[in-house]
Amino acid sequence: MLAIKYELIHECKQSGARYGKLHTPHGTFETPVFMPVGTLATVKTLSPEELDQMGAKIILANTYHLWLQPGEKIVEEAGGLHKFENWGGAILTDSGGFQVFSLSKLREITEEGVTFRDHRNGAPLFMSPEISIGVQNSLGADIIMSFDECPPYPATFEYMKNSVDRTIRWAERGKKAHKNPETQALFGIVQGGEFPELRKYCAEKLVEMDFPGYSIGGVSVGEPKDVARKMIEYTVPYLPKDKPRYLMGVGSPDDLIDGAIRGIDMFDCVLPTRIARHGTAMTSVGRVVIKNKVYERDFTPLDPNCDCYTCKNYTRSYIRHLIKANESFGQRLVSYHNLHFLINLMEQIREAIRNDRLLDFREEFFEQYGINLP
Ligand code: PRF
Ligand code: ZN
Repeated sequence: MLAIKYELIHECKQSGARYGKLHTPHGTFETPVFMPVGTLATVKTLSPEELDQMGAKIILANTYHLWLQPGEKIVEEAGGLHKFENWGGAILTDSGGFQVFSLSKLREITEEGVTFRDHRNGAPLFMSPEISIGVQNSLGADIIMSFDECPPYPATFEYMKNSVDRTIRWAERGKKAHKNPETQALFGIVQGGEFPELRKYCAEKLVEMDFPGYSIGGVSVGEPKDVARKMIEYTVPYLPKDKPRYLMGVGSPDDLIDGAIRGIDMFDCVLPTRIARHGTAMTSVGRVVIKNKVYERDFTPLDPNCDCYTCKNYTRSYIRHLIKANESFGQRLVSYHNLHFLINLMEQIREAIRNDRLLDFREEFFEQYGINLP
């Protein structure tokens, strides 16, 4: 038995986007889905009850951070991540591949793994596919990630070819090291940058290894949006239809719609919670930067078209005051709204797919949100 099962239910006749269901050991949810990021076993400022209330079904955690603190053995002793953080829904852990590359400046990549420095104190550390999968086995998430290399953009073809070959070998090593395939689904991660032949090559090699799901990595690492869209288009055709596809670290409203149109089923991003803590809200009428003076006497809700806890009970003026005073409740209120907004957007995307009108929805949404087409 495999840990997860993807059920493809409908393909949008207008766009080709997929509506489906993903069955996991901690519940079934509809896709495309947005996954809030809870790096250190907490979605910053929010409780599991609040995440449940807004309709979150699956959240993320980071192997790299939890390995450093409190250490995966503590989490294992607690009974695994679900028990440790009191979350009854599904959990996905990222492998640390990306965090090692984005958080640590000094690093050395060898066939064996990556030597780098602790981003907090500079202490030397070593991470390999075996260590990453071992830590993820201890953490016990429903979906876990291969240990990959995410090269910066732009990289030369030659660098990328060598990197992709290493990522493929690391995926193979991780698959061998994985101890719980019946309770934890290990995804392969497709890299290859902006090079069509490398995306195809990496996807085909990983598909031969038969993972229960596939991630698209190396997107949203500083490239222009049209390049990002192409990276997805170079990859998706080589992925099997009966397995879920996860676009890593991508989650602005327009990216979610454009990703779904290209056949993506899962997304995650720190954007909604990160900008919330600085007081920026994603709303149905575009971004609201709450510190702006125009909101000083604005006694209307953050988003006029939202029925979340924040928008039902508080005004822009009050939230502006809290954020300016650096009050944590302000950060909570905006975080709650932003995640509610994206989770609700995914519901609208799924409905548009079921009704074969995702391209129409895109046009309507972009116009209201204030994004210039295409
Ligand atoms: N690899 C892994 N995690 C990631 C990425 C990746 O390429 C990205 C790129 N956007 C985000 N998170 N393992
Ligand atoms: Zn709201």
